[in-house]
Amino acid sequence: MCVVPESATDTPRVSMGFGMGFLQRAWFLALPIALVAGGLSRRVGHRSASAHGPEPRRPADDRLVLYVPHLRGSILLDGDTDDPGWTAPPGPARTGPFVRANGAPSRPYSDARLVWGDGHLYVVLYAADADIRAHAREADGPVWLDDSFRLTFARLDVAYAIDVSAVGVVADAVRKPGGGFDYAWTSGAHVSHEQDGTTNDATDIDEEWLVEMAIPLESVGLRGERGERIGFAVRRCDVREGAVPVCAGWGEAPLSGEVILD
Ligand SMILES: [Ca+2]
Ligand SMILES: [Ca+2]
Ligand SMILES: [Ca+2]
Repeated sequence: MCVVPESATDTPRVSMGFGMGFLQRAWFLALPIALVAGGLSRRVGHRSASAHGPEPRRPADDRLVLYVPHLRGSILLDGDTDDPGWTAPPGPARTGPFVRANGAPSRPYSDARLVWGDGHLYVVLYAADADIRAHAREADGPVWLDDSFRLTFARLDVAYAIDVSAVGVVADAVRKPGGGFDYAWTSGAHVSHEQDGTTNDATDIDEEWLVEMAIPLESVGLRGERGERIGFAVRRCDVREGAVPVCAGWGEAPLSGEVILD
């Protein structure tokens, strides 16, 4: 399935939705789950020889696939990744370093980690950042103008976009065929965040920020069964004072990212 994320800067706002305010932490404890055999986290697929030029039909192997392992322990959404659900072998699926449109690893560094279980897709979003910037405080506000990630899921011609900022504010929307993004939709995502640095203060040098979140699988049309798959891309834009934002991602066009519940 092809995933073509929208530009973070041209996303229309349609309406307001469910709120998740500044510094609000949704404490969410994943129930201990039964062990599942197998489920090694692995990344398959490879980059095309060239990231340029028209590719109206991409070959079947021009994909990035994340086999996401089932939870093997609990996860507490608190912005720390020391939970058994993250640390127990084989560990989460990893995107590896996000890359620019030309395929080169991006600076500053970003990556994502994923596991699933208990009806949720759990995601850690890591962002190195020397200048943390975030102004949106209302849910469905212009989160994409801040230091933020955008998660895009695509299934059956429906795209779901979830933006989350460095301070945990969420803007989420659905786009159905022939329409624009509708922000009345809510993913129901639970979000926590952590950072090493000061937000909106350029007088110091920050280090990093991290989002730990849980997305209800049913909100993106999944039942939460092993073997299910959905188009997936994730993009991070780094905002810094007086500079053009730098964006990089995983699974974006011209490649086609996909998540499989393993
Ligand atoms: Ca945690
Ligand atoms: Ca700062
Ligand atoms: Ca930044």
